[in-house]
Amino acid sequence: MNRLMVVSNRLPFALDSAGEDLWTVTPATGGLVSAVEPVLRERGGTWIGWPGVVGEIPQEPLAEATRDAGYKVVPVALSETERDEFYYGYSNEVIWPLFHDLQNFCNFEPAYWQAYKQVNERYADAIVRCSQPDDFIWVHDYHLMYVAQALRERGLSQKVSRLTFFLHIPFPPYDIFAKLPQQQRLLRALLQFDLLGFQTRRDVRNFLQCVRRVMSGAKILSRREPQLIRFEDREIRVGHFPIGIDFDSFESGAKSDTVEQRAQRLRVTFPGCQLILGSDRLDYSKGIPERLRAFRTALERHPELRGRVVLIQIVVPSRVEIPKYHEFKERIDRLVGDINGRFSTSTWLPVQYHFRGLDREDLLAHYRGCDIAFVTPLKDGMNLVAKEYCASRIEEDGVLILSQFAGAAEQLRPDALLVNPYDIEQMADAILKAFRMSDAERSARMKRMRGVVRNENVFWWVDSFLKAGAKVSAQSVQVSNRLARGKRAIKRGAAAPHSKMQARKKDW
Ligand code: GDG
Repeated sequence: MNRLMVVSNRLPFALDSAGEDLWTVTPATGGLVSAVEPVLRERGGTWIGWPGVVGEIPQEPLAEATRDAGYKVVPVALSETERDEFYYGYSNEVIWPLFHDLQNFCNFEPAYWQAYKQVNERYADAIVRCSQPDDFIWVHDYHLMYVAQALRERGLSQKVSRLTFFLHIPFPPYDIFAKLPQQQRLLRALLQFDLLGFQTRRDVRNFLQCVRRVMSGAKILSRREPQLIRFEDREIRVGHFPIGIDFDSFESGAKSDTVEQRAQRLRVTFPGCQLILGSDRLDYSKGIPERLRAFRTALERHPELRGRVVLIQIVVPSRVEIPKYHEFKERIDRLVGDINGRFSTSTWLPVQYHFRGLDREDLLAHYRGCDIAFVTPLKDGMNLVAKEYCASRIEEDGVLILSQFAGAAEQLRPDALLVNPYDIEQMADAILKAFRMSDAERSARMKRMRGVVRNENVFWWVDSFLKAGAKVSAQSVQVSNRLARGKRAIKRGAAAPHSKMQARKKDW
């Protein structure tokens, strides 16, 4: 197997200055790290990314933090301005909101694009420095969509056989994407990869629609997946690869004595109540205010729920330096205060709100201890919390209320209670339905969901992506040979390469 090189904006940990020459190392939270770290740890390779400090990277703490990682870590340095304009700016004030269909949250500041390109070039330089021929280069996520273009400008594509990309967040439909000032430049950059992976069929469909509308020189060669696009004498494969979780580690973690005890403690704290869990990074795409409003409506409309349900809402601090995130937190605080002020009694507080991350065992204890998971992002690439909840339900019970706009809905559709996260009343009714659901129905639904999450786990995800990537390289060789033959054929007046390409369509 070729060497695997993972490239992502952040490394799986962050270094923080704790005073002169003192550094702390904090493991990163978030979906990408949860999914990719166990894979690299198991098979080895290289991880290129930013360790979260601006300016010079302290070498000793970095070496200390990565000594037992099981893979090589290559840091990329960012200046304060680059962090502000590339990371907070283009990545998180333009692409993140736009790709989650939240265009009103976008700040299309023109200077951001230059910073985005510049930092992507820095990542490309790091790849050039440490890659070897035949490396499998796997670039992740929306921060680094320009990397392949920068690599091609540096001539690296001659050296590596697989230049691949996976987008963890959704890809928006054309009407939304068209708002992006750099729409054509961004699509051109994405088409410099050999394989483009998305979370769901929906995202593939949206991407192809944008390519069709924006890139007049691109031809979509096949109707079924894996889709094949021809662009400037190259062929690019496009497919959907729903990300999974390390099912066994969640299942065995949930079985541990410590988790069992903590889950038990959680349950006895709220006697006679069904526990509803919400757990998200602080992000406006996760639908937290809408969820709280739905909970409030459920208590208003369905008095039988009063005193018999508790919503445990965990909000993990994230991107708090961005002003929108700060305002957003205040909105959540106010809603929690309002619900508790209106409905609490001397023995019952309807919302338990934690603004902090939990350690892994506590998180598992919450998954095990809560009867209902309430996962209602406005839009989400996948949403791993939904899958982690299922994996941790070792008694095969529990109800999952899931947004129809989470990528996970494509896989868990029949058995999760699907809701529109903008429809407050529908979500309120889903709470009642979950609350009343019989044990037999809970168990039948959860068994099926666990089957899907177990089979389509993170290792299956990596395998299917790497397999598709392996085909890319074979395919690229065939294409370049064919193009070379085609050029000779044209000189001799034989069939044009274009018609040969079309004849191949049915192979896909
Ligand atoms: C992006 C996409 C896609 C949550 N609370 C705590 C905690 N977490 C962990 C969960 C989970 C991760 O954070 C969150 O993953 P999500 O998938 O829900 O969301 P994003 O961070 O937005 O991830 C997303 C994902 O990439 C993967 O492709 O699914 O759509 O947006 O793993 O367990 N972890 C700890 N304490 C907490 O309190 N330790």
